[in-house]
Amino acid sequence: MKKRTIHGIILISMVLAVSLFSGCIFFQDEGRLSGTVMFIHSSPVVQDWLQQPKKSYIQAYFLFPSDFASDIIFGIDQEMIEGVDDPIHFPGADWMALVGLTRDGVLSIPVGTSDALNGTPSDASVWEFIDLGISLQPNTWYYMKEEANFETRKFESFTLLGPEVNISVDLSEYYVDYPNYIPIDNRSMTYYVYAIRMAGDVQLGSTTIYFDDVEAGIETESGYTVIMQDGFETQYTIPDIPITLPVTPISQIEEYFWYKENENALLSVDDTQTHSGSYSCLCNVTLEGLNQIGQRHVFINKYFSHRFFPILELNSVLRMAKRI
Ligand SMILES: [Ca+2]
Repeated sequence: MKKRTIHGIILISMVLAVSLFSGCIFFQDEGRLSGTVMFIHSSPVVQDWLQQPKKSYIQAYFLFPSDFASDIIFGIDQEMIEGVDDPIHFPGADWMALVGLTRDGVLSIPVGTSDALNGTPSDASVWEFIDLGISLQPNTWYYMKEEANFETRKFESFTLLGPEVNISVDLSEYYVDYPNYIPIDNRSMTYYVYAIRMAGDVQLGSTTIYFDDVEAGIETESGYTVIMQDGFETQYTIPDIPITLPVTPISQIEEYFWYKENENALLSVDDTQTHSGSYSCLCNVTLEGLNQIGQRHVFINKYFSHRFFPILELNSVLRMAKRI
């Protein structure tokens, strides 16, 4: 496996400067992130874990069609939101252990900087790219899993399983990132599946990918305890996250429920391809329609802005990577 670290700090500073002046317009021209997020925090076992976080994992199955575009990055993510009222490290910190993949087998990971670990949001400025040396097959269900340690704030491992694929990557040398401030009152774990397309990297092909059978677990005294298993069989629409200013009470966000993690996300519960049952989650990252989003997007962008910075950064570093 070939590894490559990309530092995009200078370029990203420019991107951020532009985005501050132009609001969401810059983003709308740049790309789409279609992800769904589930919050989990209130059960006794999760409350205990949130008092002293340890390891956590997320796993999911995915499938893409034969003409799926090679530029699209898709994957899973888990983030520990510290909350502003009783943080462990810093008020509003959000520890992000995100992994992304392309159909050509490039694993992409935003990694934590020393500044981020010391409380300055990183804007996801450093990414690690690991070429797994494989090409994934279309119309095939693959399994991916990612483990992280939220005590040490480091990644643990990435696993990919499928026909003729059995890959496990040790990620324990990498810190998770703190990309941006999240104004929610109390602690929560959050779990995601997502796809990203950037305008500057568009390749020919279709833009939809399916996810199914998502599972999450946290480390307890007896090993891992599964805290969520969901195959999209009971929820038929995926709405926006309800947000209150200036701080959103975690109590108003429904648990064990999928939300759009930004307003531009295109998500549906679909019955075309399923790994289990009758439904799966379809993420579409077409760029069509992005410029028709109204001002409400700016509102969301202010409070979940870290969603956009990794995308902008990703676009920038991928461009840089192509020049190297
Ligand atoms: Ca299902």
